[in-house]
Amino acid sequence: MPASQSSPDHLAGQTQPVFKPRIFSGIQPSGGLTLGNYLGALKRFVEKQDEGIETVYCLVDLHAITVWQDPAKLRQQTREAAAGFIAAGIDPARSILFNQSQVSAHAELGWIFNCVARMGWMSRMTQFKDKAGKNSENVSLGLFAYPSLMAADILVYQATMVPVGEDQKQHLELARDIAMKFNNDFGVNFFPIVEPIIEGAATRVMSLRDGTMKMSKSDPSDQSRINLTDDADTISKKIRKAKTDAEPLPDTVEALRDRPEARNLVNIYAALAGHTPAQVIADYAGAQFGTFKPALADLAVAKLSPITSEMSRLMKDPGEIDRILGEGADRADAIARPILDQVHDITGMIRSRGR
Ligand code: AQP
Repeated sequence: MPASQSSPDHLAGQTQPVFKPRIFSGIQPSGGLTLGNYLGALKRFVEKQDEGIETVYCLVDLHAITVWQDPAKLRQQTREAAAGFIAAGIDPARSILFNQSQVSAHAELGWIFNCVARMGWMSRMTQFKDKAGKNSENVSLGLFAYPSLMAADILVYQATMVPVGEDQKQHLELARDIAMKFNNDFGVNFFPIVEPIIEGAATRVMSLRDGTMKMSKSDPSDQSRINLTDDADTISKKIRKAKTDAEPLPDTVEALRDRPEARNLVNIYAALAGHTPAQVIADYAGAQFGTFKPALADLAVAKLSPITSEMSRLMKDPGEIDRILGEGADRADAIARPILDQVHDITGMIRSRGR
């Protein structure tokens, strides 16, 4: 549809909406939550909730199935991720917490966005290229369309801000492009242009085995990541065995530039301690990893153990987790459904049931 088209009749004279500040973000239950998910996303989610902004958080199970998931494991991982959110400080009374597939408006808007987004935009997504690798003819169509569903996840709430890790920046730019094209095509100011919130010392936590690779829940090596379910001993061992170079820590952050493994451990320390990397370097300049790693291990255990034990307590009552997710889904649906109804009006779909 041409960008120059004037507003549809039913929208003529309508005032431009002022978008209410609302945060949306999600995590895939495609494995157990990692330290990367925690520092890059979950910790931020809690901070935003505590700032008093309306927060909508989602376990994006429809995204998880873009690659094969064993159904029983997916259910378990979704409950475990929900337990991780609550254990990390998400309060289901203050934030809306639910799993994506219980609110069908996500998938419905996702389809409409598949018809707005362009093939060329999707083809440029680096995460698709990374995940598909040389196998791009054989991966699911869903994996290719992933960013369009992600745009729907956000925009079905007309969310204005999205806290994410650095790896999601390109997908958020695409969500902005989709919102702009939709608004432009239909001559409306219906979808906000979302702002990514990429903050903190650990917006990209790297693998413990290779400082140039992102720490990821689907990495085949369990040694590459810290899982939120790891016990204290496992966390300590993984940090002590983390790959490093032979040099002591330098006295400036700049000197870490070509030392990806050392930089990663400093950033993790900073994020866990709530310091800047410069403060960590000021405290540990000249220290060998034989000193720094045990200090980092102690800090990680102190910060993560309370979350791990609360998660396992919550996991003893899966019925209660399902109840929380169901209640969250009802609240999410109450926001999303009227927004989707308006999208149907804007795009020319007849809605006459129950009238
Ligand atoms: N290593 C990381 N450092 C910082 N942030 C990270 N995030 C993920 N890994 C890191 C952030 O966590 C949120 C949820 O991500 P996701 O689970 O939806 O997908 P992902 O980014 O693809 O995460 P994984 O762990 O790599 O999952 P798999 O292996 O299944 O693909 C996002 O905000 C992300 O930025």
